[in-house]
Amino acid sequence: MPTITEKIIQAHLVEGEMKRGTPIAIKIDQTLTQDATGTMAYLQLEAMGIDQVKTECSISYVDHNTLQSGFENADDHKYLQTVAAKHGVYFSRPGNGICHQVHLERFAMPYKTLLGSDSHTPTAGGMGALAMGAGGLDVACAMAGRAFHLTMPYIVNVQLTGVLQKGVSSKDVILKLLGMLSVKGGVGKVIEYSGDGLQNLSIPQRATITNMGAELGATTSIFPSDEITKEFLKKQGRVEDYMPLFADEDAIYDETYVIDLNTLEPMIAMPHSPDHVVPVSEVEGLKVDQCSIGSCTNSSYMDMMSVANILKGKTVDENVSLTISPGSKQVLNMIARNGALAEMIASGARILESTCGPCIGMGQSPITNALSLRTFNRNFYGRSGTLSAKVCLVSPETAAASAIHGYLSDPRKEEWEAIEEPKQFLIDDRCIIKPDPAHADKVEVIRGPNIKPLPINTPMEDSIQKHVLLKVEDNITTDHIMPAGAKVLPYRSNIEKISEFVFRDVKENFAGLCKEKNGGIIIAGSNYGQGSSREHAALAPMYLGVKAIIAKSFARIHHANLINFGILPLTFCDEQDFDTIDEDDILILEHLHELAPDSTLTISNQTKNTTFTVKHACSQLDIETLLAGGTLNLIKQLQHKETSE
Ligand code: MIC
Ligand code: SF4
Repeated sequence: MPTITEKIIQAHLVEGEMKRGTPIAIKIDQTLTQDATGTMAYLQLEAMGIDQVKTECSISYVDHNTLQSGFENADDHKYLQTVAAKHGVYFSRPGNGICHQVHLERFAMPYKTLLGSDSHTPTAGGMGALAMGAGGLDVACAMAGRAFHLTMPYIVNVQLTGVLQKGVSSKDVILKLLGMLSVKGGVGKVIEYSGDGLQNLSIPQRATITNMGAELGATTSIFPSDEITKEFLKKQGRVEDYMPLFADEDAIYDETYVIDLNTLEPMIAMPHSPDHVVPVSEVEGLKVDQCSIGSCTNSSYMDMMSVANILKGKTVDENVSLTISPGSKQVLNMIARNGALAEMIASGARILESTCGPCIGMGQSPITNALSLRTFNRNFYGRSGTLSAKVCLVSPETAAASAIHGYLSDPRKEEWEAIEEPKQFLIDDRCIIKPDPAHADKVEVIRGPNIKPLPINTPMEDSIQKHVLLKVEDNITTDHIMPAGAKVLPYRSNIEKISEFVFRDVKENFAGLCKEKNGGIIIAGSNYGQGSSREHAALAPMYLGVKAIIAKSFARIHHANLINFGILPLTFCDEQDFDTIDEDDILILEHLHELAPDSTLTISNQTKNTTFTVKHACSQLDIETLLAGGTLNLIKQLQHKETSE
């Protein structure tokens, strides 16, 4: 009867029952962090006083910010390397590749649970792992051996039938699904794939699909572990990590969808949301200024080979800037050795490091008003670094074909040599530093001056009287709340400094307003906090004195991050009340110490002389966390209790 998700959860369950929609806690086998969220996660791990991590395997990747345009960035890398060695964490050096691509190649295993401080951690679901994104603090807790708390998800089955045509890729499958279900369609759900179409989908192709399940808002996405998984692991020299994993024939799903691969066309997500999807054929011919190929969604060996073969013997249009970031050292090394890289270079492509690069706005901002085609997973407003740019999401094949022609092109019309999966991947782990627990006590953790101590919240007051600082509409992303890019990322370890950028592109001088009003409350529409897992989108507003967010609904990871840092996430009982509140209104919240699971709260709007009711989705543990002023305070209280007993 069980689904794949239930089989893995059952084997890892430490609290609760597998009743969909109810709180559960599971044991975490593996964790991953990346540099932009990792510094905070390890500062938090240190604050918990943990000696060696308690997971089966934890890895710290450096892939987001490798520009080193100032000492801050290089200092972060040194801190990450030394703190990893101190606490028994593997360290993947800058240049070794994008965390999700390297994890898939070298560490991901079917049937394991993986928690990562990056929202695209579900990439490893392509391998049959239950892999979820979370805030850095939750990942630090998992490294410290604490269970991960989540809501038992609803389980959706997507059946893939048939075979993809040449020129249509797995990116088009997930874009199609995004068009069908929207960026809210997966909230509270796991997407499980099945069907005869899986026989022709390689592990990296499956991983492209699970990667972008994050854009559906899903808890995670997962494929069965089958002979193709075994073959991939064998070629990665780790067949012993294989185990078969399938849903039972009579598994019960909450929803079922079917996608016919035979008839699927190349798809494109138009600005500024990954679910604004139409077939390429409908908008073919648009003039293109930039094409960027890479990111954790589309930077595998096979993706690179398709691109190289499309570019072979051709020249990139003179009005297009084409950048290519191979996903890992393994991929880069393989295409360097087989000549594909030379074809790319010859065509006029600009080869970037194996990092996130333009995907997180680290360079390659397109020209004013540009149309930029990217093989990435997010086209949120402003993320490219050029506010006037129109960013669209496409497959590597569509991007390569369009780069040659200078306009949006359907890759099914191109002629290129079909590619075979390699017989063996090139295995060279010299850029992954294995921890040596025997010598951990000799390691000195090096902290540069940009690495500032963690700000800690104060316990929650029983009543709050504050101004509405900001009112925003639906689908506000964590990129809106806490922008990234080359100017901001260097301050991920310096909350005081990074907090100056909160809501930079949404409301001028938001940080100044917070200071002037001594903190306050934010009013939001539905799906508030979608996108990135960056806990800075909670931590920095907390630092600025934001006490509560009242929204129509929240995205999962951000909801958890708000609780972790002691910001109250409330939702309207009647969504029409959203319309009655304006910026600068004064709201009064009382009896907060009496909050209980399922309780409601009446809020007075002093300015309008009205009241409205709100609810929350917090468990008893969440409420205790909020009252303590966040998870770190709660852990300290518990540790204090344990030592005084
Ligand atoms: C992203 O794609 O937005 C990021 C950058 O990878 C984030 C993490 C971060 O902000 O550091 C994510 O997806 O969680
Ligand atoms: Fe990096 Fe982009 Fe993937 Fe985020 S989505 S992990 S920034 S490549």
